[in-house]
Parts: sequence; structure tokens; C-alpha cells
Amino acid sequence: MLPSRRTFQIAAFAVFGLALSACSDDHPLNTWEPRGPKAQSELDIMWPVIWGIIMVVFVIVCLGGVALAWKNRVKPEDYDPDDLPEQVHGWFKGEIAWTIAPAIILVFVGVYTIIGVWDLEKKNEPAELDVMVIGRQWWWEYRYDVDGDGFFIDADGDGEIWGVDGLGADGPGGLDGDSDDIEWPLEYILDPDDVSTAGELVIPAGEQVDLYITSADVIHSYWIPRLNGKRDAVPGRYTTWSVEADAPGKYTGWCTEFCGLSHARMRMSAIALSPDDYKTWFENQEAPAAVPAEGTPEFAGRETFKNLCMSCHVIKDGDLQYNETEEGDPWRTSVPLIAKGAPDLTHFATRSSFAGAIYAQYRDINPDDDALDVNTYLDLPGNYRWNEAELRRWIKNAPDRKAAKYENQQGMLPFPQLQEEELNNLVAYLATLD
Ligand code: HEC
Ligand SMILES: [Cu+2]
Repeated sequence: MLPSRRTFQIAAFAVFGLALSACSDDHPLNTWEPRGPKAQSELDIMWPVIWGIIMVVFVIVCLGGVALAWKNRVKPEDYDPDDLPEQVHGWFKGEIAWTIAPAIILVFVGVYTIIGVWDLEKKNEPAELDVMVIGRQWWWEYRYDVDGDGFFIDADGDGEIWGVDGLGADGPGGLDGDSDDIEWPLEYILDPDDVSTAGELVIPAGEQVDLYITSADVIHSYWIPRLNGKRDAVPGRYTTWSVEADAPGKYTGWCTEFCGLSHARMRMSAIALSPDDYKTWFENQEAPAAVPAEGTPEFAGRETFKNLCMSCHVIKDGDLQYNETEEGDPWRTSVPLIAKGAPDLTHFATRSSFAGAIYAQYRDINPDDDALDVNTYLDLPGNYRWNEAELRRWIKNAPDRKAAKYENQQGMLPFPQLQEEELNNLVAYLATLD
């Protein structure tokens, strides 16, 4: 039976649509266009396997099939169901041959792959730049160890700096760890002095950056396809990975492990800057935020921030006392200044996107494309128009902009009670955080 006209139309439409989708010239998640040595080495494994093996086998099987069909063809009137071709059983030489040939192919691919994997696992010795990557529902946190004392502190005061299952003695920062001394959840052990950013991983171009990947809640997966493959972020464990970009640029990524409601809106990007620009960027991130002059709208915004936002967010300006301590909880009292489950906003205005890299922070920059001019990344607040409208919508009702069950401690609370003036002040204050 022939397919109906309708089926045919739908199929044609699907094929046409699929073909058209290849026409976009912007492929931010394209693994065939690596922009760093790690991603390149993965592609270098793929090509010989594709051309040297897959294509050869494909052609042999196709041509062989056609040739056999041609050779054994019969006219319909000559067709006799009892006239079978000669049956071959127990052909010893043949069986040996078609067992050994694939085995040789697999050994070849295997050796090639294992060498590649070793190369991918190679870390910088001694460590140059380590960044801790924390998956959270639904955004990525990046922590830079500023003072070189590791990413963690001795939160329970027992003399062990840290110890979380999954890390041996050569943990982040080279610290010794006792794996029985479990300091968890993460909020209590992260070093409050470190630089913490969200959404955009800023790195120097031309250098390998080692990542320590973990998760604060469920399993996520970190993936910047043009720089390297995927690596899972598992709560309670630390996995190492690394990225390196050949040249300055923006490289987009996406969480690739289903992690709940807003998984599809958990994005990230790596921003590679020239080493000099990176240094400037980092020095700025280390510096405390500016405190606005008293009596200004920005100062009023900071007061509102203290009242409504500080229970989750941190802005380090060397003055405010953050995260009011809870009576009788020694871990909390020992950790005054960390973002709990929310982005550290100390230098919020230096990012080009927010809320899991899905919204543009500046109106001339589209978070969906790679077109961000990294030469102006350091001047974002000066060179581009602030996306005030989106930020206002976010602060007023974040769960409406990005689905999250705040009653389950996911995401940000809505603030329907905010008066127009309070909102104006808050936004004005956030704009000063450059
Ligand atoms: C219940 C905790 C909580 C409170 C209270 C809270 N937030 Fe948030 N906020 C979050 C979380 C969680 C995120 C990350 C959400 C995401 O990206 O999916 C966030 C994200 C943000 C972002 C985007 C940051 C970035 O870099 O992506 C801004 C700006 C922000 N909040 C401002 C505020 C302001 C202003 C207030 C006070 C009016 C506030 N928040 C109160 C939890 C909170
Ligand atoms: Cu995720």
C-alpha cells in the first residue's frame, strides 16, 4: 500500500525543515568546529574513525548488498520459493575471518581513544588556574581561589580543612583531606573569601584551565562543546575536567543532564579574554563592591537589598554583615559571607547575561549568539545599554520568568509587594555593581 498523500506531505515537510535548519550560520554548540586543543583532540579521534572505518564499512556493505542482489536477481515469472541458494554452515575460515576483522578494528579504535582520553585528563602541574564549578538548580556558579588556600574552610572546627567523599589527598588547592570528615552541604564549607561568579566562566585564552566540578543539589552536566566534551556534576563528588580556548571569544554551553523543571534554561558560556584582559577582569572581581553615597537612590536600593535580598544573595562591599547567623548553629556562625543557593552579586553588572545565562544584561547583546565582542567585555557597563526592563521583570517575579518551585527552595522568591520606587532604587543599585 502506498503512503497516503497526507503522510507524504508531512514527511516531505519534516525533511525540508531538517535540511533548512542546517542553513543557520551560527552553530554555538557545534562539536565539529572546535576552538581549543581539548575539543580538537576529540575531533581528531572522530575523523579517522569516520573516514577510515565507518565510511569504508558503509561503502563495502552497500556495494556488496547491491552486487549480491544484482547477481542473484530473478524474473518474477522464474521465481521458485524452493530454489534456495547454496547454504553455508560451519565455514571455519570464514567465521575466523569475520570475527578477527572487527576485533582488529575495535582494538585500533580503542587504543586511539584511550590515548585521547589520557590526554583529556591531563591536569596542569603545578596548578595554574583552578576554577571550581558548581551546578545548581538552574545556574552554574564559578569559584576562583583568590588566596591560594583552597576552595574550602574548616567549617566544623575540627582541624581538618575539608573532606568530602570522592576526593583523595590531592583535592582542590592541593589540600589534605580526610574523607571521613564530611563537611556538607557545600554552603558551609566554601571559602567566603573566594571570588564567586555566575553563568559566565571567564578564562584567559591560550591557557589550560582546570575545573573542579560538583553539584549542590541534583546531577547536572557541564558542557562547552567547542572547548571540551561533557562532564557530570554530582553532589558530594568532585570531578576534574579542563577547558582551553585558542583565542579570545565567547563559547556557549548547555546543561546536558536532565535536572528538573528549568533544565532547558540552565545555560552557560565561557568567555575567553586575552591574558592581560583576564588579569584586569580578575583584579576587579577581587575588589569589594562600591558603596553608593548616602542619600542617593542607589543607597536606598542598597537598604532595600539588605532587607529583602540578603537572606540568599551576597554583595561583598566590606561593610555590610551578610547572612545573619542562626542561633546555636556553629557551622552557620563560622561562615558569614557566602552566597547560599543564590548568585554572588558583588560584580553583577560585569556579566553579559543573567539567570543561568538566558537573559541579556545589556540590550545590544543577545545571549543566544556568539557575537559578543570580547574586546569590550571589560567595558560592558559603559558600552552597552542596561537591560533594565528584563531585570525589573526578574526581580518582581522571577519564577514567572524561569519556572522554579521556591517553596521547595528552588530559585528566587517573587516580590509582588515591591513598590515602583523600591524597584527603581534596586535596579539603580545593581547597575553600580561593576
Ligand atoms: C530565596 C532566595 C532569594 C532571594 C530572597 C532573592 N533571590 Fe535573587 N536569586 C536567587 C536565585 C536562586 C537566583 C538564581 C536563579 C537562576 O538563575 O535560575 C537568583 C538570581 C538573581 C539575579 C540574577 C543573578 C545572575 O547573575 O544570574 C538577580 C539580579 C537577583 N537574583 C536579584 C535579587 C534581588 C534584587 C532580590 C531582592 C529583592 C533577590 N534577588 C532576592 C535567590 C534569591
Ligand atoms: Cu542542570
